[in-house]
Amino acid sequence: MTMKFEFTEEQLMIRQAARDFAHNELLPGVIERDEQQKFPAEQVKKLGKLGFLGMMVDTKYGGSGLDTVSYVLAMEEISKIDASVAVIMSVNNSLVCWGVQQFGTEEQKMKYLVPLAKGDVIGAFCLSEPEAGSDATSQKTTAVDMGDHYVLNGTKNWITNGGSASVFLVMAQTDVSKGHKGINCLIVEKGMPGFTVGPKENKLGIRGSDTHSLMFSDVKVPKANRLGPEGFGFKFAMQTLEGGRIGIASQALGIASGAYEFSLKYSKERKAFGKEIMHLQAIQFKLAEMATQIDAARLLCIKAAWLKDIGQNYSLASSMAKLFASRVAMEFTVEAVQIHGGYGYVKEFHVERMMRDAKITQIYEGTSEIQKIVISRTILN
Ligand code: COS
Repeated sequence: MTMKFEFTEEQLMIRQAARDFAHNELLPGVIERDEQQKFPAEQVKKLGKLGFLGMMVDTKYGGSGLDTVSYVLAMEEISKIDASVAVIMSVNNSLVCWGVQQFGTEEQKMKYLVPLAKGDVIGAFCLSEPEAGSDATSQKTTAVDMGDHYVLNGTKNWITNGGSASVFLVMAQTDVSKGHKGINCLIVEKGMPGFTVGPKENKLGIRGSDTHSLMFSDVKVPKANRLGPEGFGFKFAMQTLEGGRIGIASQALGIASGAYEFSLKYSKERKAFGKEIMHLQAIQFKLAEMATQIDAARLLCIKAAWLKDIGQNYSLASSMAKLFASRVAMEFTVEAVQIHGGYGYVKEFHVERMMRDAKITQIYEGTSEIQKIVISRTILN
């Protein structure tokens, strides 16, 4: 039997639709949104209407019912143009929708997943705290069990979609004596009394995305809003992040391939020493290196997605994809600026934004160092 090494008609169609959307709807205004830190509300609404915010959600819950490979292809196309929109899309799809679809009750799915999958509302995933990022078991946010509800207190940090989301998946410690087995994940709604959103962070990159701290002060959350069984919150977060890392790896891939495409175009237009710079070996070698490493990153992303789609363990593959793709994004967006020379250092040519956007892919949803912990634990097991 031969191994099939091609995309399906449907996957190619999804990629084309994402590419068209990115060029028609995201490219105009991307520089201004970055400069002004403007949340792309209108663009996100349209993304939802096209089914890109609940891509892997079952159609019976308002999703598109697509596979993870299609999601990677779409994420790459969106990220090539606007990595801010891509992270909004990634968090909604692979952290929030997937988490609720996988572990939610039927009631939770009808109430929360349906509007999230349709893009009527967006969601946020709230694990990080001022003193718990990589060390995620050290949750200081508490959810005290009061019988029919929990009382939530604490602070979450760096929350993507923090100011725009309506549904928040919040990890909190219920029984500190049980360590990570005492952590729960609660579905918190915007507007619940005692829940406030802190000021927007002024970031280096992905400036169109909306990052906030969140404060919970005696927020009453019904027991019916706990995701999964008592004490499942940490495992919920870890399992959900495995898929989230495929999304961020694809975002990194898209940032790198977007910078590559801008560089390719520029090198065919820009003249130096009497000819287009693509004829200079210094430029050719940079482009050759970029094309090779980006393809390797793409293959790792697709492999992780494919393993997830066929129901196999994808923890190792998603960490490898994220580690590698984020490094490629960082290295080659710097190279893209170099190819553009002085033009690369100004905003109109896009690549300086991509260089700033790339950095976060080595940090969020598990730093590169965390990915190496996951990878080394698995290969040494
Ligand atoms: N799926 C399911 N369960 C998992 C898991 C996974 N991928 N990874 C860990 N667990 C479980 C372990 O099996 C263990 O459970 P048991 O005690 O029942 O065996 C529990 O979780 C704790 O795991 P471990 O002892 O390995 O915890 P550590 O404190 O050593 O931390 C790392 C493990 C570092 C891998 C984890 O804390 C991590 O991923 N941190 C980064 C978090 C992150 O991505 N933060 C970014 C915030 S989102 S932007």
